[in-house]
Amino acid sequence: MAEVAPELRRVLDGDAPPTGLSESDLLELHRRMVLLRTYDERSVVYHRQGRIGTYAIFWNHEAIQVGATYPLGDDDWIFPSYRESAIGLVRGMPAETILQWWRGHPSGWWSPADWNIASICVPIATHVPHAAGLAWGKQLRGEDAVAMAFFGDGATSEGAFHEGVNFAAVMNAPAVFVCNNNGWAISTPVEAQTRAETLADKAVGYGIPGIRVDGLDVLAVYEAAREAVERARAGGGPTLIEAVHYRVAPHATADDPSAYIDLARVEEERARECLGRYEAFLMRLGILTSEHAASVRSDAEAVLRAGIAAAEAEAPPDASLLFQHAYVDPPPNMRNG
Ligand SMILES: Cc1ncc(C[n+]2csc(CCOP(=O)(O)OP(=O)(O)O)c2C)c(N)n1
Ligand SMILES: [Mg+2]
Repeated sequence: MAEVAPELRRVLDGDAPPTGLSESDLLELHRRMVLLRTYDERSVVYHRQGRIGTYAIFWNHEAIQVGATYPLGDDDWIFPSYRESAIGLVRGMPAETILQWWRGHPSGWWSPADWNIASICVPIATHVPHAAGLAWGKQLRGEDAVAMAFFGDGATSEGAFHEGVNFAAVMNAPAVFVCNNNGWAISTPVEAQTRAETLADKAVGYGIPGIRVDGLDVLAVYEAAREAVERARAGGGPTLIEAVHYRVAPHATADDPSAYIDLARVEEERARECLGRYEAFLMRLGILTSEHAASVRSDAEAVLRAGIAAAEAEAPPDASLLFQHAYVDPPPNMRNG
């Protein structure tokens, strides 16, 4: 029986982390959040300096990305949208690979099989059926890998979302669907996206469990994802997780949200940002010191400095690559000479 728990799950307001997480796990979650935060903040600077192209900012989405992926093993697959472009960092993917993707350089096109991370998906929701298919395929082969797909609130209005989640449910495929509900699809608010009370409610229509979590609470996201991954691996089928928060950065570097967003609300939400909240929790528990936090940040900054240097040191791509997979026989106006 499909059930959606109506309340928004929170952990950080209390005094105890989820059972099974050691101090080193809690610090590793912190390190990953800082790495993603630093990647994102440096990327906005690199964009302004003309060193990467248009960039989809994920500031304050780190709790969702780090918390949801932490229960995954290396054999499990991740299907990112453009909002999770840097998720490979949590598996040790070099920063320069992702920076090259945003620079439009072919060395940014990693092979999904090398990392068990699908290509960054820019069309909204088209990777949801890919994740469902991969999960089903793993099941047919008797492998116990799980597929986790990330997408936004706007993606839940797409046919591909419906097809993918429904297919995974019908096939009882080991998939976890993580909806990053940041309240906006560029300038379309979530209220204009659906008449459903919550996005997790959509799970009922597919006959699968739905969970709502505070998307700024890394431990709540982790706990929900761990349950979903364990259920999927044990043959219990897919889960839809709705991680709720509010987008406080522009949609992308090409967007000016002051034309449509409530700037006072943005300020309020920025004050509750997810990394600071997690650091305060760890400090309250005596697990994190400000010296340790500072050294994690400076390590992450060094990773990004080395990453952009390595990306910029690479030779520019051969322009003919643009057409390499486009034509068997290039038309005459595209042939040299
Ligand atoms: C199939 C498709 N339609 C339209 C677009 C243009 N587009 C790019 S981002 C976006 C908004 C998506 O919003 P949401 O799913 O909430 O994800 P978020 O950007 O908030 O993470 C749209 C409509 C697209 N990329 N693909
Ligand atoms: Mg959105």
